[in-house]
Amino acid sequence: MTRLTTDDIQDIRFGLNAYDRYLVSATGRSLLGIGAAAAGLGDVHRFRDAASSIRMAVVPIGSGLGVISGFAETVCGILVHMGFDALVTRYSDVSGIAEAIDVGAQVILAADDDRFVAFCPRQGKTVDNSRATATGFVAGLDLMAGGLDGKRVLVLGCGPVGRWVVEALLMRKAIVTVVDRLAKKAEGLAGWTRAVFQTTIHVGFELGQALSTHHLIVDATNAAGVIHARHVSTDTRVAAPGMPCGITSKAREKLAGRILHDPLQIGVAAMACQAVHIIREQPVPLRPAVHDGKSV
Ligand code: 2YC
Repeated sequence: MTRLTTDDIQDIRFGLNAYDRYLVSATGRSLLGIGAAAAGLGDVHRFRDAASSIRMAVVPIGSGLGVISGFAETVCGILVHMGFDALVTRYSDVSGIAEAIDVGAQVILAADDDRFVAFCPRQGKTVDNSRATATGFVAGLDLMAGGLDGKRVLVLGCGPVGRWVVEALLMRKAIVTVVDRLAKKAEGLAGWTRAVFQTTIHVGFELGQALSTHHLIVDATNAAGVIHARHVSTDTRVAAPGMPCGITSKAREKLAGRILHDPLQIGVAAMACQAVHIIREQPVPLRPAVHDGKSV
């Protein structure tokens, strides 16, 4: 998992309206709409009204390599942009988690060096960023491609995000080929899908050949310079959740408007919408007010 830097994220929260305009031009939906599509939520407009009543708290975590300056504020900015009642706790770590509970947060988001998770404490459920990011980018690719059912999709990178990308593609009935620089990882992922989904995916062994025979591509690698201009045609669409972006600048020029790539936004949007789905599925009954030991 690539650790983001302050440089990667510091401008995000000031460019969200412009990013929404790009997403609408590329997929027909905004960040909220893509997040809702990833979480299987229905009508985004009805959902937007509900969002403002859901309090979310982002807690800075100082363990391991410590806080990334601007990380919690950026996550919070994305949530506020989507219409949630979101805040960054004043305190970090355990004190920050306690503060989040004290202010009535229904969703608590926090990341250490290994995982970025949205917690739904009242429902006893969690949403993992790797899986949410995969579902968000696959939902976006689906919208760019006008559906993925029966379509051939190439997945580059068979790490945690790549695995959940394959799951999301299979759920959309795509025909999947995976490539990884370590052939064993690609073969292991193919074995997992056979065992878990009773579905065969194809393992590609030659990157250039795989790229030249696919128009729909998900770059889930953490390598730069993987997709070159020679691999891009007018039908090519790329969803690139990996950091750094694996698409060269010349390929990005050719792809203009048919790329999805960002370091945090789509993943956070999908996490938040998945958390809403959890809360809606398991609304916690309000505890009756208790007075002098008797319910009132
Ligand atoms: O500021 C903080 O609370 C830090 N503990 C945050 C550390 C995030 C480390 N993870 C990453 O940089 C990203 C995730 C956002 C998803 C994958 N890598």
